[in-house]
Amino acid sequence: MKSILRIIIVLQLFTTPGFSQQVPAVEENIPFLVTFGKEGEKSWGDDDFSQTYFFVIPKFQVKPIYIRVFDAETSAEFDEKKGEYNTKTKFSVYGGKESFTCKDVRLKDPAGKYKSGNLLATKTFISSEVYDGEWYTFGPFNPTEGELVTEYGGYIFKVIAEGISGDDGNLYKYFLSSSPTENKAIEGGNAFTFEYTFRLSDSQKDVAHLYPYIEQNVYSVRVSNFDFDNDGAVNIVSMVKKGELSKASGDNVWENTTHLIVEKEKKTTLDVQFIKNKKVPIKNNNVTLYVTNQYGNLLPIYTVPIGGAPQRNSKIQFEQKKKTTPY
Ligand SMILES: [Ca+2]
Ligand SMILES: [Ca+2]
Ligand SMILES: [Ca+2]
Ligand SMILES: [Ca+2]
Repeated sequence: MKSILRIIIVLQLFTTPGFSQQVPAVEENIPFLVTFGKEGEKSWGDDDFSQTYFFVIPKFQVKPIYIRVFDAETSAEFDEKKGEYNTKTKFSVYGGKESFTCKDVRLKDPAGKYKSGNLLATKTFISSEVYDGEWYTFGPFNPTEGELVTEYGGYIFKVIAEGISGDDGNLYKYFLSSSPTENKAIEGGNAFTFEYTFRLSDSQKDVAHLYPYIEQNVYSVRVSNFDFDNDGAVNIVSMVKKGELSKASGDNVWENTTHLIVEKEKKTTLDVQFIKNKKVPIKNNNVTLYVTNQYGNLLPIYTVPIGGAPQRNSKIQFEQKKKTTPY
């Protein structure tokens, strides 16, 4: 009985009610991840034609897991066409020793041994309508096939999406599932990336939320965003900050802003918000974001914010300060 109680408490600690394990999560207001074929134009928003995601499986998960990809191909619905569709995207799942802890994994560009670890599964998707608007399932994987990294909460699987040819944008989503045929969340599971290339919502009312985690040793962060096309503002909210603007990028350029981190913000999550402008509608906007600490090391950007999203926790103060904040 005692052990059952303990399990329940652990579960409650790890899960944030209301957050799904779709990547991007519904709560992020980000419709899709984006990876272009490597002959693509960087000015369309993807700076390096490669995206690496990490899936965290808590140690108490013993049953097999599945990593599902929605619309893994590039054609017809959801994708971004340039000329004819001719893009191939390779999805590869890695686990085992050094698949996460190899230092080259924590780079903003695909370089060195970023494909470290054991290749567990791979598939290349062409412009084929077979997988258009459908889920493709990788797995089953035994959780222990990942790399155990205790400070990140369990076994980690690495998924690399690589635009190996073509020039179109592949839009897709992931789901970390306990089922091969449907999306069933894994209790306490999470996902994160070190560099996030994504599609913004077309709706001018939507605000995208990205959740970098501030580790204990961080006293300043540098927020870098690429190709936001002057579509609005980049705003930082934390347990302490009620809104602090970061410079927003224009077409095909990076902008970087340094923000100081105070004691209360350590071991909490920042909410990096992309707030679209209300005047000119900009559609099909792809953007890239990464965040580094004072040593230039990348911070993990989580799907489910660790400890909860700060704006929810500071909502009361937020309401009171309405007149002085920009929204
Ligand atoms: Ca498609
Ligand atoms: Ca093309
Ligand atoms: Ca697609
Ligand atoms: Ca863009």
